Amino acid sequence: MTTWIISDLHLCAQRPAVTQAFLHWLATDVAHAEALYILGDFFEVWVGDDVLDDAVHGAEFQPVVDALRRLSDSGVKLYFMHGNRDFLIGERFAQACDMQLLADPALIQPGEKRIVLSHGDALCTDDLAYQQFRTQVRSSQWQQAFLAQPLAARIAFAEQARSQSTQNKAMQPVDIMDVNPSAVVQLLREYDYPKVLLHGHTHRPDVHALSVDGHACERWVLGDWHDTAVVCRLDGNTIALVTLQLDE
Ligand code: LP5
Ligand code: MN
Repeated sequence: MTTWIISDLHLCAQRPAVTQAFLHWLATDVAHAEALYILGDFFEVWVGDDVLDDAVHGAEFQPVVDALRRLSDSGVKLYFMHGNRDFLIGERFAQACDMQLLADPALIQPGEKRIVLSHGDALCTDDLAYQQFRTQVRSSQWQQAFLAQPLAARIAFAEQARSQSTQNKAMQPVDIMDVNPSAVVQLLREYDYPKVLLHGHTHRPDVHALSVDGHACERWVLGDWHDTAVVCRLDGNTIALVTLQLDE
């Protein structure tokens, strides 16, 4: 039985082809899978689950919710971990899709392997401005105050945050936006040296071999979804990165 792990789709109304490709992939490759793990940045932005009630924005997301629900009803187990764009996905959205929310990081044990899953943003510890922002927006106090604002105001805040983030990224060295090696080592140690750490966020798909306190570990990085997507496929003890062609 196959398990798929994906991240960084950045689904949004501006790129309908990616949503269409994702729905097609669900109906084909994933239809008979055992499980699907979505490791965050599934949506370009998510400002609260009540967006599902909104006439315009709700309609945009409903086909995705319906497809995930159908998949779950047919027996595929669905798991979701937050990314830095969709950390406001809540229980209501998860229940609509019949998806289980996972903490970041999370350990899974398919076959005989132990795999630690993460979105990846928490590992970018050199990016101090981002880590400060992350601490603030992951606090329940900030989230309660934010979610209490009208939807239109939240959408406007998200747009400002996106443009500020784009400006910031253009000005800072690319290296600080990758994972910090010590943060990776610390996480692998905490989990007692699992064979694999798998994450997204950096959009730098690759497999990195590393030795941690004499243990052979690997860091697997997923890719984002544009013309192609790099996803992970698990079959028993076999793990592989698979490139999907989205423009067919
Ligand atoms: O996302 P990306 O790839 O551009 O860059 C990320 C880090 N940036 C972010 C910020 C998000 O893009 C913002 C959108 C989230 C929407 C969520 C819902 C609504 C929340 C509203 C918040 C007010 O995650 C970027 C990293 C990069 O990854 C690489 O790891 O470098 O981090 C930054 O750029 C650091 C900045 O400090 C981020 C701060 C932006 C928000 C500032 C608040 C603006 C609100 C204005 C209110 C008056
Ligand atoms: Mn991300």
